[in-house]
Amino acid sequence: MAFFTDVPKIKFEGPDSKNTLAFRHYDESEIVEGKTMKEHLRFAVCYWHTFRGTGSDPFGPGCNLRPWEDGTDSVEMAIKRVGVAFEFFEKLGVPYYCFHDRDVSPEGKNLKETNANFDKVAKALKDEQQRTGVKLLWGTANLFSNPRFMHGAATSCNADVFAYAGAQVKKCLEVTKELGGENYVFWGGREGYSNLYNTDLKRELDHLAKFFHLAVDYKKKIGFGGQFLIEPKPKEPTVHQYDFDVANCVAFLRGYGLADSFKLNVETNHATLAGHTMMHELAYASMCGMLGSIDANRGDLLLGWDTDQFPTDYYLTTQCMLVILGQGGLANEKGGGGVNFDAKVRRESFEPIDLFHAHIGGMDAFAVGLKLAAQIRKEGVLSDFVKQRYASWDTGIGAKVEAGQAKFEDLETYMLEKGDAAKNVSGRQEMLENIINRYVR
Ligand code: XLS
Ligand code: NI
Ligand code: NI
Repeated sequence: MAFFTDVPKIKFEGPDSKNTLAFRHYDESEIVEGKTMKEHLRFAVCYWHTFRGTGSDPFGPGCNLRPWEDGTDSVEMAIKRVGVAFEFFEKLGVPYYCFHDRDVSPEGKNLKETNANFDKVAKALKDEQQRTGVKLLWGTANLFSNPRFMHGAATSCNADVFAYAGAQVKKCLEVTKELGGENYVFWGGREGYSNLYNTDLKRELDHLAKFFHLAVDYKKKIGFGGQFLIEPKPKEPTVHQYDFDVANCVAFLRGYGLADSFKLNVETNHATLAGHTMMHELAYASMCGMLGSIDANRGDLLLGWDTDQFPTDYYLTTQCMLVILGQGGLANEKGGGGVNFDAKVRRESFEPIDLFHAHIGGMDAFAVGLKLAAQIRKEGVLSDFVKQRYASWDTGIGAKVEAGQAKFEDLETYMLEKGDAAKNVSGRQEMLENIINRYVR
């Protein structure tokens, strides 16, 4: 049964097209830096916002028009919704999707029934994956919506909740493996605190690390070959989320002996909530060899929360793609990460067609970013400048320091003889910004 009957398969029509249901920049087969756009961008649609988002906000209930919904949270509805989702993925032409266990399948009256529901829906997902060729970029467990997780999951003060969360992740790992998921994501949910008066910080962090170790053990046991990813976020819903930002996650993973088993899934709106640019977060993760995947969205300059809007800004997408191309992409031999639209339409955009416009815009914006970043790299405008800027480290005293061949005494001898440091050269920030505007125009 078709649900989006008035929407054709979305095609590339070129930059001059006025068709709002066509790509102007995303031509999946266009080659950029030796790979197709499809291979570079590895787009994914997220199940939660796109198929479970209701449009509710703290000031009002859901208002989205979703004609296929029957108003129940039944397994039958879940299976019907799988059909809707895959029709959407196919028409949009995305190679991947992502889900939380509870987006795709409803909770039962106990864990056993919940797991049985999940198996039924997973079968429907698998059938649709086989029919369409659309693949699972990542699965994750929702460890935050049910009231049992009010104090967190792995960091709950209630040991039974830790146990429930472990059982839930175990099942979600099995299903993700069964569906060929290329990654498995841990986003912190309610892992954090709202007040230190009632919080044993050390115990909670130790428990979080314990939980990750148990997940790594189980991954090995079942032979799940996907990549584990942690998704940093500094706040919301708690005032302090433990997976605060990239640097914090890297330090946590290293401190608890987990760094070899995880990479990061970096989200734009989480970066900005942490007071960073997305480019900073990506560059930091990439520098540590831990940039695995991205959640593509954006916040709003005027709102201080996770608005999860669709990305439309070419500077943003160009900066993302500069870092991603700089590390040779998100893909690897086993699959790899992708560009997942963890983004939702605004409450005013309540019709199904808005879901298409939103994704088309995001995909086009990333296609532009990819092309511009490739051009900037080809012409070497940034890399040549940066190389030159650090040239003093390539020879002489700089090279000696980097090679570990200079002690403080040597620095003193060198400088006593020379008398003063060589003259500084301008960082030319404004010139570089102008150069970038030659491309983004
Ligand atoms: C919430 C997160 C969430 C993760 C998946 O802010 O972005 O949607 O991506 O659990
Ligand atoms: Ni988010
Ligand atoms: Ni996210």
